Amino acid sequence: MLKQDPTDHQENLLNGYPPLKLVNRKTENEQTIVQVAGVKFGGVDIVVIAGPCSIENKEQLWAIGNSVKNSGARILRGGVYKPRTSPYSFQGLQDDGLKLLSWIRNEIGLPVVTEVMDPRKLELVCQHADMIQIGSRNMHNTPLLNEVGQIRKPVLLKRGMSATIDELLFAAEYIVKLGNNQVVLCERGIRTFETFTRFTLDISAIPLLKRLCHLPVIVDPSHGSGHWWMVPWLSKAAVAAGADGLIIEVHHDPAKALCDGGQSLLPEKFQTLMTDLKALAQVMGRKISTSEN
Ligand SMILES: [Mn+2]
Repeated sequence: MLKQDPTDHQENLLNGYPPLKLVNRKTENEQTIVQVAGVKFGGVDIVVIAGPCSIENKEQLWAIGNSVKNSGARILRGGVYKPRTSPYSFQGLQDDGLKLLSWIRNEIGLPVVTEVMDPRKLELVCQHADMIQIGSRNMHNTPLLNEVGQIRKPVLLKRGMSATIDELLFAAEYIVKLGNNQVVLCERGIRTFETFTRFTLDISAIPLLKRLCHLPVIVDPSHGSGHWWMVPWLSKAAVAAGADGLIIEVHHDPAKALCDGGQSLLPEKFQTLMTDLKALAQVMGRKISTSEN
């Protein structure tokens, strides 16, 4: 049990509520390290994942993949199965996108993370990706959680846009219960009454999840705001609040992006952010993960 502050009026959070068995933090120093092709989440290093919302074509993936790698991203993101609100919106390149994912991974040498929505695609995606993302819309999809619990690949579990903290922790518990303890949690914004931002990024979720649970916690400031110009501010806020990593959308031509252009950073803006994050991480007693580690 964590050493408790006598003024802590939320002791129930540390005394077995929510009633988790595996992902709850039992001692102050307990911390799971999640490894993605040698990149470690949960230690001193802060891991930055970056890339396009969706993989659109070879040229786009090449341009963005190289630029984010050169700026210091350790893992490349890229969606191939896109959960879109409208069935008439671009749904991703689907299976064809997986081949591009394998191609870029071999070309630039960065591990890749991509989302799986359909359990029937999991085996195929595992052949191409280093980390499997469960998106916000699927956090409550228990058949999918049960499937990723049985694989031996790290999982990026995003908080449902209307999910409470305990619902997120229980979703993680589903995965870990089946033997896969390589789970990274991701705060990505929740639905509130505010409409200027796409979602409201819940910064308080970071220290809360870190206190309740021993899994690494990362933040998605791109979906968390919906506005590219907010992304650097929210990225820095996340690092200041104790995040173990960030996942950021970057596009070389946001105006022409097939998905989420308005929240994607230009490569040069991402580069500036990485420089700022290095200085901030140091103040926080941490550092931005680099390939030299
Ligand atoms: Mn997106």
